[in-house]
Amino acid sequence: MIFSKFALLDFCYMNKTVLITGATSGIGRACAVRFAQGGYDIILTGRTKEKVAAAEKEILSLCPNIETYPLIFDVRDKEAAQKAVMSLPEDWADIDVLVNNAGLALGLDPEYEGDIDDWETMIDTNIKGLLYMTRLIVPGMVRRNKGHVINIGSVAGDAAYANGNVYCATKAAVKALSDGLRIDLAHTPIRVTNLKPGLVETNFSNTRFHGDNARADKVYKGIKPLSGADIADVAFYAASAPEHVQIAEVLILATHQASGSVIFREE
Ligand code: NDP
Ligand code: 8X3
Repeated sequence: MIFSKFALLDFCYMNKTVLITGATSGIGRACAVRFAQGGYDIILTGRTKEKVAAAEKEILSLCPNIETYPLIFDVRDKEAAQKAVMSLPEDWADIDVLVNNAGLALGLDPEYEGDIDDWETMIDTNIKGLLYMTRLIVPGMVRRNKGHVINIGSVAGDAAYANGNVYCATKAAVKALSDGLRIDLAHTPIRVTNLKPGLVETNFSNTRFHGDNARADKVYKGIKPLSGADIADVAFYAASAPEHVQIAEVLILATHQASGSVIFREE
């Protein structure tokens, strides 16, 4: 890879690497495109080989001068995550930016009626998966004395909304873990960013409603929601800020959304 990196050197080539979890869809995929457009080489991770390959194909067609590397694993599986990260070839192992994006909501029910399996999946993915990746990647950043962790939190982590209970709690945990990591890294140049989007039109609601696409579509009716690209722009901005500038936290809302529960919709 070193040879081809230099052979393809162009004006925007940065020789930096970003690892993005959940790069197959939505915000993660948009981040992969945005960082590739900014000259980063991209480690795309996902659970399905075919979906990761499709994302790689799209990125390389848009940005033929960068390189991609696929890692296939489920972030809930700590052994698989470790094996995947350890399998990175030497010239891919120095990760400059980790985007902890893989995550999901499942269900929208009162806390006293929620599905316990759904709760466990959200907790295992949104909290434990993010922690496993942080624990695997950040020690290398500390050794190299550089790096940036971008966690995808949510407006849902700022305050609970009706029936959001466990999902909101997982995103409140992302805020606490981002703050904790930032404190623990304050003596280093490593930066930690918690991005907190509101309504972003992705597969998020299709997943939340277990494939009820008509219900998912209603979430984005009467309002122009954010796109994955809107969030990716902010992530890339945070990563591109001067070294002394740490974008610690950003709340990004559609113009007609004021909080997790206040959304103005046109009839
Ligand atoms: P998508 O459903 O479009 O994308 C979710 C991504 O996460 C997919 O690539 C999915 O992969 C991956 N993923 C889910 N579970 C796992 C797992 N166990 N292991 C590995 N990858 C996994 O939704 P979004 O892009 O909207 O969601 C991305 C992040 O943004 C999530 O953390 C979400 O909570 C957050 N967010 C979303 C908002 C929104 O309104 N859309 C707003 C605020 C935050 P696969 O294809 O394998 O399922
Ligand atoms: C996703 C946005 O408002 O549906 O985190 O929780 S919301």
